[in-house]
Amino acid sequence: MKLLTAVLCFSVGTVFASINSDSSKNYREIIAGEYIVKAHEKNLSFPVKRVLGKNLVLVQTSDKSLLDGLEYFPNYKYVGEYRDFEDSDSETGPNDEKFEDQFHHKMIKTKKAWATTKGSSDIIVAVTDNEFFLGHKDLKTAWFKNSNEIPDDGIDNDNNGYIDDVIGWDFIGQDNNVDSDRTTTHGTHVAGIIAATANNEIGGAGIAPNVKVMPLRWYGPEGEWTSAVIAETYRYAVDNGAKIINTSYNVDRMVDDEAYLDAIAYIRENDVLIVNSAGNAGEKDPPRQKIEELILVCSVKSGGEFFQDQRSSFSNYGSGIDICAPGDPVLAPVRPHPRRRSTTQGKYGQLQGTSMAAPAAAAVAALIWSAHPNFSDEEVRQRLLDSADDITRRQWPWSRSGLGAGRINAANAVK
Ligand SMILES: [Ca+2]
Ligand SMILES: [Ca+2]
Ligand SMILES: [Ca+2]
Ligand SMILES: [Ca+2]
Repeated sequence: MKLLTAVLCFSVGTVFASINSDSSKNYREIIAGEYIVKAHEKNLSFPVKRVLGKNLVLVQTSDKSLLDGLEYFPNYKYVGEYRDFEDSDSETGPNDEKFEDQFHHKMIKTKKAWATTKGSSDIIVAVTDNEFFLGHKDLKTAWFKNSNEIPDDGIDNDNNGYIDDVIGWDFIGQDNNVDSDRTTTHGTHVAGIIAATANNEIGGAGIAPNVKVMPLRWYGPEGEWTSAVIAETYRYAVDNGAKIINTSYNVDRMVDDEAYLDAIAYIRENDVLIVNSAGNAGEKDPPRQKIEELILVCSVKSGGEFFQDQRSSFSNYGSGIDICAPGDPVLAPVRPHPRRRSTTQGKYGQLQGTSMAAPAAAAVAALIWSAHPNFSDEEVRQRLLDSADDITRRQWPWSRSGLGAGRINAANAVK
């Protein structure tokens, strides 16, 4: 059924999969006999199933007494669709592939910000997502490359626990190929919003085209997802140099998952910022807003000047939302149709969702850090919020609250 939907979408144009964001279809179950343990592998007297980080391991055992005296969490399996986006079938994507058609740039004054900085290549934004089309022509300069790792020699040269991890890591496949799912284009689009190449006569551009994206694959085609995968992915991002993490996924089911919360704490203890989509349920005060460490981003309309900056009808909002960004729709790099050989490797397409708003905010945070390398994480976060435009009066009178600091403004942000 899912495949059929995807095929139908191919025939009309810009996007691949029709994603149901109904959170009632997302659920989780505990994985019996598996525990996420806060300990170094060397200090344990029993075998571990997988090392998840420097001081975090996954243990499989029927004898829970082995864990006496240790700090540990349950490992959940998450089932369902957690991507915070919907296709924009009502608006087919323009194919003229121009910066001017990326309406969000005008709204947030990207060009003006670029007079100060287009981003520093020292700033790494990790994107945790389901796939990345590494061969996209407009993303060639976007990827962070681990220079301490010799490619394809079968050796973990930098001794970080991952063999040949040159361009990110696939935590679902446990390999170095983040481009193994060719049925969707969610992560490619998110990465492109941040760092698609500017001034190369291909497509448009990212908001922070000179920063680097670390692509981390953590979600498979069947939605196979566990607390262990999430914990490992976040630790990898922090331990391998990311300053900002963008997660465009529905984390509402995880707000009481101790391994997830521990990972969020680890991110913030290490002075890394984490930006997350607010969610697409059109709901006030979504569960995820309990996690104050997340910079939660709601979506505003970006198509059609009259409606710009109005909250998207699908976007969650509420007292815990931090900021809004254009996400409805956004034109950015997409994967070409897998069955049409003639399709360009520089294709752009429109998607809409808080999934698209979050990376726009992450990209502005990356510009701030590039312009002010000595800022602390907290100063970057504060500047992001302080520089936003007030969009209260752009809303209908009955929906003027719950938009956080307003809509991101790149030009104000880099001052
Ligand atoms: Ca390595
Ligand atoms: Ca190697
Ligand atoms: Ca793979
Ligand atoms: Ca370009």
